[in-house]
Amino acid sequence: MRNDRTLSILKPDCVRRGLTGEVLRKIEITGFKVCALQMIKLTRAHAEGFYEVHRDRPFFSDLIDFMTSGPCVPMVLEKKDAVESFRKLIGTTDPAEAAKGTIRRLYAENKGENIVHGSDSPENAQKEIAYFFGESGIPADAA
Ligand code: IDP
Ligand code: MG
Repeated sequence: MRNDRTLSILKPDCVRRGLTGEVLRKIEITGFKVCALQMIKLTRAHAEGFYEVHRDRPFFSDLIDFMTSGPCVPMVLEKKDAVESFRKLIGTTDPAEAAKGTIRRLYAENKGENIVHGSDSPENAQKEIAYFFGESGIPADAA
């Protein structure tokens, strides 16, 4: 299992608030290479599939409303120990508890609208990358 790639999504609050470039810059200066990137407005079915593990949680319908509220930016990021390194960069789910300097602490407004997604394991990263980019969705020269 390779551990040099992770799947991130700049969530609709990030795009809506005009923070796409600023957050992407933070990601790049931390040493992540952007291998693939797209801007899409998720359908409910696409968002529900992505967050399937959370279907029975009380926040699920709010989460799907939020994730389908505007365009978002899924991307594939590459770096050594990408999953762990990226989770460290973004901070905990709740920005109020996130470490100083993390992306969620800097920009997120609350636990639901928290700017950015990062895969939580190499196994899930592989699945999530395939969910958005498929086998051939990553440009050959960046792979
Ligand atoms: P993570 O994004 O830090 O991995 P998860 O527990 O996987 O956090 O939850 C997925 C997403 O669901 C979070 O990023 C957040 O947008 C939303 N979420 C998680 N817990 C809550 C909550 O308690 N209230 C509202 N939204 C939540
Ligand atoms: Mg998660």
